[in-house]
Amino acid sequence: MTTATGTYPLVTLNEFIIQRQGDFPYAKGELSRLLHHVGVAAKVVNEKINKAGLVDILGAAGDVNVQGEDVQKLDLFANHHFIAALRATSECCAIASEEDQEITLFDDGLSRDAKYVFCMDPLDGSSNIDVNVSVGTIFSIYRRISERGSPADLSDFLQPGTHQVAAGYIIYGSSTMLVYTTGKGVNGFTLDPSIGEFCLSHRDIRTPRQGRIYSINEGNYAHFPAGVKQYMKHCQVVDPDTRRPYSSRYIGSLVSDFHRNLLKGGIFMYPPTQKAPGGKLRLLYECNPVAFIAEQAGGRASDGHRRILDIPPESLHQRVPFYVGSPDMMEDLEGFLAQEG
Ligand code: AHM
Ligand code: MG
Repeated sequence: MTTATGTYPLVTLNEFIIQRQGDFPYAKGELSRLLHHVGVAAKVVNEKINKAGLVDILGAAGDVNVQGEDVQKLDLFANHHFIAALRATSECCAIASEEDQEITLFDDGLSRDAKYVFCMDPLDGSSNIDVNVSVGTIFSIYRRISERGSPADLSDFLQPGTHQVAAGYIIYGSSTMLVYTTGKGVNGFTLDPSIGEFCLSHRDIRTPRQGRIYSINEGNYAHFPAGVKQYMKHCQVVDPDTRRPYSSRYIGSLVSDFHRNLLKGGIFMYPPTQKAPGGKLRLLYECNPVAFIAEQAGGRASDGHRRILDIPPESLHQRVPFYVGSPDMMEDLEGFLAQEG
């Protein structure tokens, strides 16, 4: 049989998850079941996104989310479906979502006893959806630190990124992909619409040490720290020996910008700006999961001075400056930032 992804043998996401359970000799299958359900929710959300132009779920819902931004209807849809899918697993005792002010507790029956909590940005880059630009879901899983059998609490979520058990994203792009890590490398799965399965398409992803792409919203240039401005100039210098100038690529959808740079090599930057002096992107929902994946693929992520994964979170919706990408490019950038003092 030939499918859109290729011919047999295909390795589906579920098969892969089961195979990899062996990486964790004491695992009882809870994380595997959780990841399986993430894949199911991703397919449901993908289906809606594909039809976004056809049905009435496009555009702002008229509500404003906790970050003070317009909520798009698809945000609500994705939020609802990921929460519903994870509630159904009983493998997760609470969820923190970028769309919700407070954590959602699964405080009934088996869920109360579950070992994991789940953080997500259900639809990242959703302001792009009504112009048919790729968007994504970002997720991160932690082992709870509160006692099992009791309701989860905020402390379960305010753990440093180094404590992540798994993290990943789904990119709803020209094809739909799910990329995830459990701390043993990064693997990517492409949704094969002909069989409705995520199939292993990118095994053990490694990011190039040195890339030739820089991604930043240059419209905010006037407000960037001096070190970032100098690094941008460095990227633009003509120097055939180092294959500069680099290309500037910015979609404005973190998952898409990061995914491209991960595969091709590059750096993504969201520095502090006048509008967002502490940075725009959220530590829990965006930066930690992306940083975990980047590091597992041989890349690096920092707030300019500190490793992202070491930052102790202070609040659920905390924002941080965010720089992530190929290690040699990160080193150059941090060199410029260090000169600033
Ligand atoms: P969102 O979570 O509200 O969609 O915002 C996050 C998005 C990221 O996907 C993207 O990298 C960034 O915002 C783009 O911001 P800007 O338009 O300021 O460049
Ligand atoms: Mg987001």
